[in-house]
Amino acid sequence: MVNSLRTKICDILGIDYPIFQGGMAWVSDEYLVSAVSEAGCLGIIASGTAPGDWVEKRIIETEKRTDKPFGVNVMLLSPFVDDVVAAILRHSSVKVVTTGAGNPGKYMEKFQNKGIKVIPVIASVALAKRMERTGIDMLIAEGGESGGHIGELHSMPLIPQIVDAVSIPVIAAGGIADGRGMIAAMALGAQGIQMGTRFIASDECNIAQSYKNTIIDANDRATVVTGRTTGHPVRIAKNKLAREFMKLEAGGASIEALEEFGEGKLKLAAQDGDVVNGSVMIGQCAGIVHRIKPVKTIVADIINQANDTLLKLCQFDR
Ligand code: TUI
Repeated sequence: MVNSLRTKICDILGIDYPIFQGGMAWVSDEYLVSAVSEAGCLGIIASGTAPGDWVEKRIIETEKRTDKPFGVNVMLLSPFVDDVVAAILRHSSVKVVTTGAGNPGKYMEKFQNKGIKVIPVIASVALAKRMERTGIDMLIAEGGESGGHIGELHSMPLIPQIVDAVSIPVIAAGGIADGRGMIAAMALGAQGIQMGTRFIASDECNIAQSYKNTIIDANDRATVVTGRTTGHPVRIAKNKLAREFMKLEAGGASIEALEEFGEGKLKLAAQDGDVVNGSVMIGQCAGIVHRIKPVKTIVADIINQANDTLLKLCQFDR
């Protein structure tokens, strides 16, 4: 396989391809993470709101399955965030920490002392600039095409604005599921990409088949953004839960009532397989994901398509 897509972040992180697997709560465990890292990309364990000892178990199980670099995503709103950070610091195998839903400034010194690269996910220029001042290594700019909790901007305008605002490498997330998207993100100045939805639809992803099938069956309008009235927009598949949530929002339900309604619904979908009453967090790119494949095939297909796309762009008789 031609590897003209290597960027500096591959050398910094010790990976073959500049591709991260998004840390997705209730989804990214040792099975998906080790498969992605073994395929030459960066697998990332999701901590979500899980306790520190649960996250530590995932780290230990990943260590057993791969010698390659992998990361852990720290959800900074988690009530167990201090325990999760402590668990990470006990394992020298964790080379990368990505963070979501906040500023990791408080933990920077601890991570840096262990040589861990810190890569926050952000969705605005102001946050990118503020985070860069704390000494982070790279940034993941996440567009609103993503599944789950999202910001206001979409990838096409977000990525170049973040790239222009900071001097550290930027990884693009949101709306990318194939080689065309990878090249588009890199044309906007990204040094790499992060994908969630594409990796959920893999053989190795250890969640309910019905959740994966929701991605395979999705068309361009299969997702919807709920929670705008709470100030915490979340992109999910348009199902019974989404319709009920939107009805509650339209009826002026309080933030507390909406939060209570949403409680436990991601686990219900991902682990219990209830994709009718559960929250199926998938990105808009689900519409271009047509097959569940082994992780190695997903990566090979993306790299091949990215290389083909580059060649096509250089031809004048298109
Ligand atoms: O984190 C995400 N997406 C997610 S997390 C999730 S599961 C979950 N979420 C909440 C509670 C329990 C479980 C589903 N989807 N994306 C990363 C992301 N982080 N996007 C944007 C941000 C972000 C937001 C605010 C980063 C920093 C930030 O800082 C606020 C501040 O003022 O410091």
